[in-house]
Order: sequence, then C-alpha cells, then structure tokens
Amino acid sequence: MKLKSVIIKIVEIPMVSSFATSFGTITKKPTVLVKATTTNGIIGWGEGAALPFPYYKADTHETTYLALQKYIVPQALNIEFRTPEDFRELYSHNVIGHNFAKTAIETAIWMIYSISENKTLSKLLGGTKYKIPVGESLGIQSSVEETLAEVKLRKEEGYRRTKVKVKPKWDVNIVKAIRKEFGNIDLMVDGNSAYTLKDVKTFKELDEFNLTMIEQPLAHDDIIDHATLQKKIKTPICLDESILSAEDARKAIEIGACKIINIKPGRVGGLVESKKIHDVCKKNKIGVWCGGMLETGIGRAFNIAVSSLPNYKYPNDMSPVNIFYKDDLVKDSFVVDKNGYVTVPQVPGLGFEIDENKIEKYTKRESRFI
Ligand code: OSB
Ligand code: MG
Repeated sequence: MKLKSVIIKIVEIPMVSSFATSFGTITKKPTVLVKATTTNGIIGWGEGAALPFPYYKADTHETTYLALQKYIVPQALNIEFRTPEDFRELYSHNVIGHNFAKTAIETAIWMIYSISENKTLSKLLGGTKYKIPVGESLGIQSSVEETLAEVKLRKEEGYRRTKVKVKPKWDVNIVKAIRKEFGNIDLMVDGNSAYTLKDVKTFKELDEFNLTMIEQPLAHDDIIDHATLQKKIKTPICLDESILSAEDARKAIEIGACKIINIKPGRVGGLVESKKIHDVCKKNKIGVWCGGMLETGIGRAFNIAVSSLPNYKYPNDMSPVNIFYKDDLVKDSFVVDKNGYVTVPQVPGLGFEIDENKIEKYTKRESRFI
C-alpha cells in the first residue's frame, strides 16, 4: 500500500471540567488527528493525544503537529508498506522521540490495515477478549468530600477500580478517607513523578492501605530510584512516564523498578510498540494495563482494541469520552456497562463511526499533504 494524501489537524473539544494532577491542571485539551488516504482510496484516522504543555512528557499538541508536518508525513507519503509494522520500520529509525506524533499516523495506518484485511483491530493485534474492565482515573479534587462523592458515583456506575491522583500532602489523607468510606475496594494512586526518594516515609505509610499499585511516584525518566524504592515498599510500583519502548520495559524489569506497567499507545509511539511491551512483560510475568491521555473517541478506540490482548491484567483507564468532553468525534461512542466493562468492537476498521462534521466543527488548524 501507499498513501496518496495526509491531513494533519489540531482539534479541540470543550471540556466538561478541568483535570488536575500533581504536574498541573488541564483546562483545555487540544489533540492531534491524522487523516490518511491510500492510493486505492482507503481512509484511516488516527490520534496523538499529547497535552497542551510539556509537563507529562516533552510532547505537546504543538510539537506533535510540527513533527508530523516537518519530519514524519513527508516520509510517510513516499513509502510502500503492507503492514503497520512495515510502515513504522520505514521511518522510525530516523525520527527519535515524538511518540505522540508517531502514534497519530501509525493508528491511522492500523485503521487502514484493518479495513483492507477485513479483520478487527483487536484480532489483528492478537486480542483475545471481547470485553475489557474499566477503572476511573480521578484528578485531584478541591476537597475530600468531592473526591468521595466522585468515587461513589463511578462505583455505582460499575467501574471496577479507583485510581486517584496524588501529590505531596494530598496522598495518605485521601487514601485513608477512601478506605474508611468504601472499605476494601480496588484502589490505586498515581503520583505523576511528584516524589523523590526523600519521601520514603510517605510510601511506607501508603503501604498500610493495601493499594493495588502506586503509579509513577518518582521522576518521569527514572528507573534506578524506582528500583531502590520498590525494594523498600510492599505496594507494587507501576511505571507510566518512564517507559517509552519495549527496551525501556526490559531494562526496568531487569533491575526490579516495577511489578506492573501502564502502556499508553501515545506515550510509546503506537500499537506496534505497545504490543512489543505487552510481549516483553508477558514473558517476564509482569501484568500490564492500558492508560489514557484523555483521548477522544478516535484514540480511545485503539486503546480498547489493544486492551483486549491477554496480558492486560488490570482494569484500564477507559472512562467514556463524555466524562471529560462536551462532545465526541465518533457517533455512538462506547459505554461502560453496569459491571464495569466496555465491549470490544467486532467490526473491521475503527469500530466506531467517524463524525466528520464534528471534526470540522472543532478543527483549529490543519495542514494538507495532497
Ligand atoms: O498519568 O495516567 C496519567 C491524563 C493525562 C496525563 C497523564 C495521565 C492521565 C490520566 C487520564 O490519568 C486517564 C484517561 O485518559 O482516562
Ligand atoms: Mg499515570
């Protein structure tokens, strides 16, 4: 196959409410879309859902757009490929980093591949599940009461685990309050790199609450200190920011930096790399789950497909799009059923119908390669 045209877009849907983490508060969430059309007329859409400011990783929506425009799309238009693996192989060796940009175009290629092979994304990726469990990711709220109300609401809706964002001085207190109110629910925290080894006392205190895991407590690019910390605490460490590739995963596992890995397609550069990380973890008996970057229904569709692989062992950050946004870019997006599961689509392609009118409506900027 070959691409005939590519359109890159920055799209922004208004948010329902802001999302606060230890690194800052997200009040606007532009995202980057790619529309790719092959010479035989198959269309694929992809998403690279970086944040608007470089406080999670270096990528932002602006750097993602620029990397696609300057370095990735011009090459992508020149290559012949059969599979997404071929496609990625052909340009990724000379573009370091820019993982969200790689994800935006590679997911569009997966959609094209799924249509041309007439097989579901889940099946092509090696998925074995027909439904996937969902947990909520709860931003830092303005009070303990608000947090408890939110946890209660999602629990009643069926969500299978609660993840709360923490930061120094908003950690032991909030975990204690949730345990007191809801007993032994599946509970975890996400530090988003806000701590250092000086905070061991806090982690020891958290150890008493039987958390399923603590996600990325230390620096965004660290594995050494995480290994030191893991030796001192019982709670399993789950790495998010620190893992950008299957090689990173192999090294982190080898030195004992984590017992679990959160795979986000955006962070690792796409589904090819997600699957490689999944496989390395499986071989080493490290369970994984799918995190999110507040994707629209387009990005979420790929996350759902990859979460159907066998070694995704924990509930995934897969809250429906309407929890965060006032609108969506697909018609009839997914829902969480009363038992906390999302159904994996069983049709080739994205699995959800693209709403081009909505995409037009929310487009802020675009660049066409035709
Ligand atoms: O660390 O998992 C994270 C959102 C933005 C940046 C980082 C993170 C998150 C989330 C949201 O937790 C998860 C979701 O998309 O539902
Ligand atoms: Mg995280």
